[in-house]
Amino acid sequence: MWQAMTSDTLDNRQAIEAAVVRVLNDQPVIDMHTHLYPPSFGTPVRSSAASADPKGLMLWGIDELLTYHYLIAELFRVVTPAELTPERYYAMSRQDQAETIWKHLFIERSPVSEACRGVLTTLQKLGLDTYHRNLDGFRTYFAEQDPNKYVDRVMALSKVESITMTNDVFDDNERQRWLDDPSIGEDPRFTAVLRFDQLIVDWPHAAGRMRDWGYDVADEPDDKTLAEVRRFLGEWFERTRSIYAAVSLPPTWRFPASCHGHGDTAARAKAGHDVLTGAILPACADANLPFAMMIGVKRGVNPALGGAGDMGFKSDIESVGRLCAEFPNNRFFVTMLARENQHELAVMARKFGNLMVFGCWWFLNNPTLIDEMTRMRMELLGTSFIPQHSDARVLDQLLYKWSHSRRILRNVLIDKYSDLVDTGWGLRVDDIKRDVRLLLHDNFTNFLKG
Ligand code: HDL
Ligand code: ZN
Repeated sequence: MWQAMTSDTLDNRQAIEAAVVRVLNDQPVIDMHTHLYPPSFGTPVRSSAASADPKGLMLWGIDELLTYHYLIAELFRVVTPAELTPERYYAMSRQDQAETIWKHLFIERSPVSEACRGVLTTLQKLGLDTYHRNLDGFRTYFAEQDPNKYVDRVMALSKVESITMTNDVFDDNERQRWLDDPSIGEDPRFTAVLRFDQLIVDWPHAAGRMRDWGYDVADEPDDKTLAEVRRFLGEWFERTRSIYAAVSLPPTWRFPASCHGHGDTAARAKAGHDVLTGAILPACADANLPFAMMIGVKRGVNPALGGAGDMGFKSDIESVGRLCAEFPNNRFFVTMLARENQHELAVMARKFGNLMVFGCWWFLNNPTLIDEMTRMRMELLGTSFIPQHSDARVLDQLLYKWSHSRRILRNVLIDKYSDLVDTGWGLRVDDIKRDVRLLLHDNFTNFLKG
C-alpha cells in the first residue's frame, strides 16, 4: 500500500523553493574543517573586554578579516614593487596592513572577488553599514566586542552548531599551549583535529622534533620507531580529544610511495609511506578516528607572499583508491584542491564506502565552482557527501562562508528536487529536512562514529 501523501507534498517549483529555503535556514551545520580557535587560545586582537596576546590564535574582527591571506595575494596583483613589497607589507602593523588592503581592493577597485565580497557580507550580517565604506566605524564596533560572547553571536548568526579546529602538533606556539593548559580545548563550541603533515611529507624533520620531545624515533622508520609514532599519536589524540586526524598532501603524493618530486627524495617518500601505513592508519583505527587527506597543495610557490604563496595542482586519485582498498578498516575524509580532480574523486567515492568526499577547498571555494561541484557530486553520490566546510581562519568569516554556500546549495537542491517531482515522485517537506540534515550534519557525525 503506497504511503498516503500528506498535505505537505510538494508538487511545484514554487512550493519546493519555499520549503528548501526554510529547511536550509533552520538546519544548523557542523563546520568540519576550520582554522578557528576559542578565546582560551588567546587573541592578538585588542578589545574592551580582552587583553591582547600577540601570539594568540583566535583571530576575529575587521583588521583580521581584511588581512586574510586570500586578500594579501589579491593585493600583490594590484600594487607595484615600487609602491609596496611583501617584505614591507609584513613589516607593517596589522591595522596598517588592513588599511592598505581596504584602500587598494575596496576603495580603488570594486570588491568583486569572493574574498572581498565575503568581508562585506560579514559586515552586513553583523548589521553594519557597508554603504558608506567607513572603516573606522567598523573598528569602533569590533573594539566594543567581548570575544567570548562574539563567538556565540557569530555561531548563532551563521547557524554553525560546532566548529572543528585544526590543531597542528608541529606548531610550537599551539603545542605549548596544550601542554601548559590541559583544559585549553574544553570549550564545548569547538572540537579538535590533530594535524601532522610533516609525519608524511617530511619525516626526517618530524623525527628530529619528536626526538626533542622524548620519543625514541629513527630517521629510518623501523618497528620501534613506528611503535613510538603510534604512542605519540595516541597521546595527542587523547590530550586534544580529536574527533579525526588530518594531513594536507602535495600533488606529488603517491601511494605506494614514489619520490614526491622536487626537493624530495625516494628515501623520504618511502619513510612517509611507512609512517602512514605502519603508524598513522593503525593509530587511527585503534582510536576509531577517520583520517582526513587534503590533497594537492604545493606550499610556497611564491615564498615572498608567506601564507598567501601556496598553490594547488592536479593530484593522483588512483593513490586515494589504493589506500581505501588496502585499509578497509580505516575511514577517509578526502578533499582535493584541483578542479580537475573533482569528477574522478566523486567517481572513486562510488567505489569505496570508507571514502567520504568533503568540501570545496580553498581555491574551489568560489560560487561558480561550488555550484559545479555540488551538482556533480549530487548527481553521482546522491546525498552521501559533505558539500562544504568553511576553512575559516577568522571567526567572523563563518558569516559569509556559510551564507554564500547555503545559497548555492539551495539553488542546487531546488533544481534536483524539481527534477524529482517531474518524475511524479511525491516529495515531502520531511524528505528535504532529512536530506539537508544529512548534508550539513549527519553525514559527518555518522562517519565519525563508523
Ligand atoms: O592546509 C590547509 O588546511 C589549508 O586550508 C590552508 O590552511 C590554507 O592556507 C587555507 O587557509 N585555505 O583556505
Ligand atoms: Zn584548512
